[in-house]
Amino acid sequence: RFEQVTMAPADPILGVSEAFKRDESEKKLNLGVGAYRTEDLQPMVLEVVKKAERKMLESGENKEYLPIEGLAAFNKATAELLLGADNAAIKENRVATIQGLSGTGSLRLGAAFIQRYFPGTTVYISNPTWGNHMNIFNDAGVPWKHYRYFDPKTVGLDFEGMMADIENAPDGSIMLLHGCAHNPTGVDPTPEQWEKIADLIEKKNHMAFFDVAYQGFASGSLDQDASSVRRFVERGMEVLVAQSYSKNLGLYAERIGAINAVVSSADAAARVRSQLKRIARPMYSNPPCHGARIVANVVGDAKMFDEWRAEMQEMAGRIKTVRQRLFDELSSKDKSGKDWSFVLKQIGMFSFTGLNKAQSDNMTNKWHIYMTKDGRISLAGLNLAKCEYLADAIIDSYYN
Ligand code: PLP
Ligand code: TYF
Repeated sequence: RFEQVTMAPADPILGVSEAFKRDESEKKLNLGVGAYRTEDLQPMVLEVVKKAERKMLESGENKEYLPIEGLAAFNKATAELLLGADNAAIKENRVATIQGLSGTGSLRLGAAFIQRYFPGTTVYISNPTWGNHMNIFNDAGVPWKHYRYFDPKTVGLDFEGMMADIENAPDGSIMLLHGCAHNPTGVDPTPEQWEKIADLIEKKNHMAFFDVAYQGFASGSLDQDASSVRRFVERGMEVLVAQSYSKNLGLYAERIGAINAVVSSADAAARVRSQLKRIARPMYSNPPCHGARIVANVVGDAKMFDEWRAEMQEMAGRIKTVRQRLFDELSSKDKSGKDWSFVLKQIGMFSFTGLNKAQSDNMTNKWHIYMTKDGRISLAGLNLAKCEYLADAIIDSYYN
């Protein structure tokens, strides 16, 4: 029976952390997973999270089951953080929000919903994208294809290619869009390009499915980072949006996020909510409460919200500082005249270095620097002290 089971391959991102743990070199550096580290390269729990947890402990909250759709105060807070508290769609009760198991679980609920209610519809995913996107839609039984996104020649957005692929997709397709801080490229459309993308999606009767995993990490402003989603909603377009609090509140292991369906009537929202619950019930019955209460406390309290913003800006600021230092080191060490300014232009947690698989292997095998094989490095796992070493490794790998 079980003898016939074959070994599954290691996950391309989490497998990197496992290989890092096995490396005994003192020089080793883990730039694989997108998880924030302090300047001492230690994991960090936000002060505002600890404060919320103390408050929760003091008020003696119990461990009773949450409803299938999750904590009401969380669902309210998360939709308001996404769309803005005074958004018309919220006021008109046109938003169906269900607490999910972080970004991944929320995407998976959205994918299951698509499989059930829009069967046969193809989801278009950027090339490249976060590796798990493909797994999620595969496992949900949803057909997917790529749309062009990144142009290695300009190290920027292939806007023409992207628009052509959206245009050529059959009417009524679904476009998976990264709300901000595209993973792995760090390249986002400009506001003008977003407007054109929205025009075309509307014209083609497509639907946008936003993945918002880095709200607050792109521009430093929570509102501005949600502007792509809000633009679609303000135009009256229906959207699905998955949210994650892994990165912006550092709640990785709490598995807290949400799936939101912004639809055209309160009546449809109630029906969509009921069906999302029906999908969640046989999968995991109801979601965990701890992270939901933290988010509800922080987002729902003006003072704690400000403290969160300050801590998030500190995280984003540290990443910008190492980004700048890495650029400076690369520029001063590389005598070939190559333009490394793309490192500065990219936003969010990552830098997409342009290193190919063989070069990425050299980074790991020779320099003990762990990264994904697509050439992505997580700047959230880098500190100032290691920038020079990293620049040496990148230049060695690039030119040899
Ligand atoms: N979507 C993108 C683009 C991501 O980069 C990530 C995490 O790295 C996620 C979703 C989901 O992460 P989580 O399930 O921890 O919220
Ligand atoms: O670094 C990234 O892109 C993420 C990290 O369950 C991650 O893939 C790791 C585990 C997980 C979700 C995301």
